[in-house]
Amino acid sequence: MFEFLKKIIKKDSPEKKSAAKKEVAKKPQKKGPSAPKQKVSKTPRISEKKEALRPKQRFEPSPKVVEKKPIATSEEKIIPKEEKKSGFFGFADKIKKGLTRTREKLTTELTTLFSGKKIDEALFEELETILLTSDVGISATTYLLDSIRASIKKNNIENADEIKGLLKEKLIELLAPIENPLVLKGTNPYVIMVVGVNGAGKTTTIGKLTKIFLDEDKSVLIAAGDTFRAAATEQLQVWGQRNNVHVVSQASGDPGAVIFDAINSAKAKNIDIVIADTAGRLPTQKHLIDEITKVKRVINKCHTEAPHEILLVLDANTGQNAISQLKIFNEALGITGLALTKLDGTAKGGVIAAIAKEQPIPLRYIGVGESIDDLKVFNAQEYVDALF
Ligand SMILES: Nc1nc2c(ncn2[C@@H]2O[C@H](COP(=O)(O)OP(=O)(O)OP(=O)(O)O)[C@@H](O)[C@H]2O)c(=O)[nH]1
Ligand SMILES: [Mg+2]
Repeated sequence: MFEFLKKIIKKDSPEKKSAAKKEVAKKPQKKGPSAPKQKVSKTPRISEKKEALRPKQRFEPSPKVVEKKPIATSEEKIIPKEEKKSGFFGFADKIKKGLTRTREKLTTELTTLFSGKKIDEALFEELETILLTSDVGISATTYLLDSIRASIKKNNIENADEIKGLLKEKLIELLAPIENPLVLKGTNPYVIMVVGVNGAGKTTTIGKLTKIFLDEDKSVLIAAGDTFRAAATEQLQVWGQRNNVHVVSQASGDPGAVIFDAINSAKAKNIDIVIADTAGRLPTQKHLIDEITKVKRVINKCHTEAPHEILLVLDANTGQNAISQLKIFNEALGITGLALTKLDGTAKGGVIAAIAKEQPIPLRYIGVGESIDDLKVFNAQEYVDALF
């Protein structure tokens, strides 16, 4: 069993190790991961900077964005072409592959638990342990067990094997409300501000997300709003090159100024979407949270409807810690959507249930690998199908 898991892990991860990061020359860190307070105070006044930030000096249109389009005012769901082309099964297979580790854990444990057992308290206790160790969290576990008990009673179920089906059904019900794909609406450019803790997968997610939008014939501009980490801009530029999309950056800019610049560039070129990267930050560090709220205000001064989406990137490996990150980022910024990354590298895929129960914010995307095509629109049924 252990050997089998090792084989899967070996197959899925080492060779593919962050192509983006490999291509970027490793430089010494300019500063620690924390942004110093004084950096915030350097944010330019919008009126003073407006001229200096005009896009023409730095921004060359990418081949993907030359065509002028009418301003978007209608709502449009972004569903990757791959899903349309290859249909449900091709798409679901990728998710299944990505969720191998969680599935291996759940399938093995649940099969052992249910086979030939009678329904009693001991069985429920074991099921509780399985769910908790898959990071479903106390509140969602209690909810699921209570719902299963109620169904067993109502339908006079005696066979333990039927509980697996009930668990699936209740899990889909629990996850359905957070299945809420991103809808593009409002005036162009649609601005997505990407936030999260250090190393959660923000930059990689931006690279993959750009591909999803391009596949839908949307034009995209990326803003290198992580002005703190050495090589952050270069890492983003690698993703820009892969997608043939321009990355707006400044040699010594602050995050607000860079994103402001990018939005103005996008307005001038009538680009559909601006995706803004930001530096990783711990939500417990107040000055960093203050800084990101200031970046949000700067964005809003440049485009009254923006940011249209504040996408929090969460690393599934962090399990229940992801919930506390979500709470604090949400209080500070008003998170509108989530991307849960690295589901391929963890057996803690149950954390989605905890999010749905405790902080039901739309889960837009799930990350199931490091490649450009490894970001998927979240679908509750597909996800649960991939788990059992
Ligand atoms: N296996 C796997 N790795 C991922 C996924 N998403 C991101 N990564 C990896 O996670 C690491 C960190 O990703 P980044 O995109 O640099 O994370 P970040 O949040 O931008 O990091 P900072 O800018 O330092 O805060 C990289 O090695 C990525 O390749 C995923 O869905 N699956
Ligand atoms: Mg980054």
